[in-house]
Amino acid sequence: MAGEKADVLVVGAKKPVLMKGLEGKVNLHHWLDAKDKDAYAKEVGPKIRAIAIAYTANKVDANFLRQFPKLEQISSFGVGYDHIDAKWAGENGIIVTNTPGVLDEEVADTALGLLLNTVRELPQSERYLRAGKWPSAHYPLAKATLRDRTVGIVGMGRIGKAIGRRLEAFGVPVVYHSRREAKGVKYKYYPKLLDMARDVDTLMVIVPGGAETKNMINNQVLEALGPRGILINMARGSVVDEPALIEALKNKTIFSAGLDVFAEEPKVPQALIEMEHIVLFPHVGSSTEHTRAAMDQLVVDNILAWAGGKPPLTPVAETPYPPKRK
Ligand code: 8YV
Repeated sequence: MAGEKADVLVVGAKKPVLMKGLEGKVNLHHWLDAKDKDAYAKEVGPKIRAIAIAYTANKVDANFLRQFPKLEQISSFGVGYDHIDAKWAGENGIIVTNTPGVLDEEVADTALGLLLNTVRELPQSERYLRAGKWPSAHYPLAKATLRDRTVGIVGMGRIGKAIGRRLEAFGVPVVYHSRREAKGVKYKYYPKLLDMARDVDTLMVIVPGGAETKNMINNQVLEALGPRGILINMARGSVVDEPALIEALKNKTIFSAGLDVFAEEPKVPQALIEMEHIVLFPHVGSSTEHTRAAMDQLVVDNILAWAGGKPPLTPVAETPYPPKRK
């Protein structure tokens, strides 16, 4: 093997940082270029030893992965990896890496932006100005304020902590719920989400997606949040029961919502689009050139570490290093 370049499959777009970092160092193959996917998998599948995934929208399940019997490493873009069957990968001796750390502050910035936009109706007031309505009357006073709110953060990982720091600077009380109490975190911990939802009026959701968190923000949680309630979802659409949320907004079970993520992106339910009082972002949590380049670079660095026989930089929990060999 010495001196031979490893065969790496790129799933998704040919992003400049990925191409610059990998071209010439490994043999690249592009799933995107394959017209007949089955024929392509038969042709290149047996030699592929690593996969680089360009976006979290590029889903990689067990059936897809079975086409690559020599696969050792999957280097994925994004801190979330619910688009990959990481459990299957772990059971089959394949390491999965994601891109944590480099996006925390950016996503926390967006989270605060979405919260402020939702509470203070800033997008609506901008639409009002652009529609030429200001000369006839001032934009109505916002019904909500951050001044009397307590934010319950759902998920106290790195991004949850970065959001907490920002809220502290804004003088907003913070409490949290997560699977386990987070070490060194001074905010009040709620082992039960429902108890926290009853005690706060604002939920900031920033947990990983996947089976464990599917629909955790359900009808009961929204009812507990109550008529002043504001839900901010920066996590994954799957975490919120979307039809229940639509009902809760229609019935005024909660007051408003700010959503960066949706159950079936990029499709957004028409019922949400028609609600003028809520705020909708097209999954832009980490999307600046600066941060996306850092995330892409970490995808590259994980591939190059593997190609150089070094341990992965950021393996996910389901696939600890060294891998269990098949
Ligand atoms: C990306 C994200 O915006 O890292 C993640 O898990 O959700 C975001 O950083 C998204 O994955 C776009 O593909």
